[in-house]
Amino acid sequence: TKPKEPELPLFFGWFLLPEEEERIKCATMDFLKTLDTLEAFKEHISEFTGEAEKAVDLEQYFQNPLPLHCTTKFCDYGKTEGAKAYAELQVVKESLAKSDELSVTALIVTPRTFGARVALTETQMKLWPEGADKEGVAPTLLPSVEALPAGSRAHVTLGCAAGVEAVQTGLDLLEILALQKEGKEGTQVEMDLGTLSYLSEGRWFLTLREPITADTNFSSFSE
Ligand code: ACK
Repeated sequence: TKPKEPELPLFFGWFLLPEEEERIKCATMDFLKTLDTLEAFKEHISEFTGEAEKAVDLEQYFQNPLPLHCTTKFCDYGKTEGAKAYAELQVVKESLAKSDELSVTALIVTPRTFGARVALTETQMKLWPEGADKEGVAPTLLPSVEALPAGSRAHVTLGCAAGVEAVQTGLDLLEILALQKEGKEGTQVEMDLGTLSYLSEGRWFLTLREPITADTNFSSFSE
């Protein structure tokens, strides 16, 4: 019998250490609590609820079943393009189980997702697959995404609205970055954590005054 090929995981990424996960969850939940009390947010509440006067509890609105992580390569157990080649990269094999620090520079909130933007270092970019930013991006958004620096999609999904898949967080982030680049920012509000801006259709972007760092392990994940 032939030796069995090693199975490919659902995805590879940096996973926050448990104590870091708690710290980030607390800090980001506090932000959500403040956000849904802001007048600027309430003005656009219908973009979340479909009704003008209805309040929304954002902490309940967003759910997250997976451990906090920043995906590098979604492999879907070998079904996605380049999954095997990625798993076999020397840099991937060498990085497995190694610790690394991620830097979160912004938070995003949309009617679909709640996420943290991750600024990858040059070393971390070696684990970021070529073309990963563009994967599954709608053709209309593609030219704007191609104009963004590689690694722009790097994020941690903090939560998704009911019925929304986590893959949406990276897509929402790209859309926001593209709108920002076109100078489409609206209302700006100063908050303790940084500057909050509104980008139409229920999209909010908080630029952190100070990046939030988190210790992680690079690893594969399978369910
Ligand atoms: O928040 P995420 O990066 O978005 O973490 C999850 C993880 O893989 C497990 O589902 C991400 N993911 C799912 N589908 C894709 C895809 N087609 N392209 C890139 N990332 C994906 C998801």
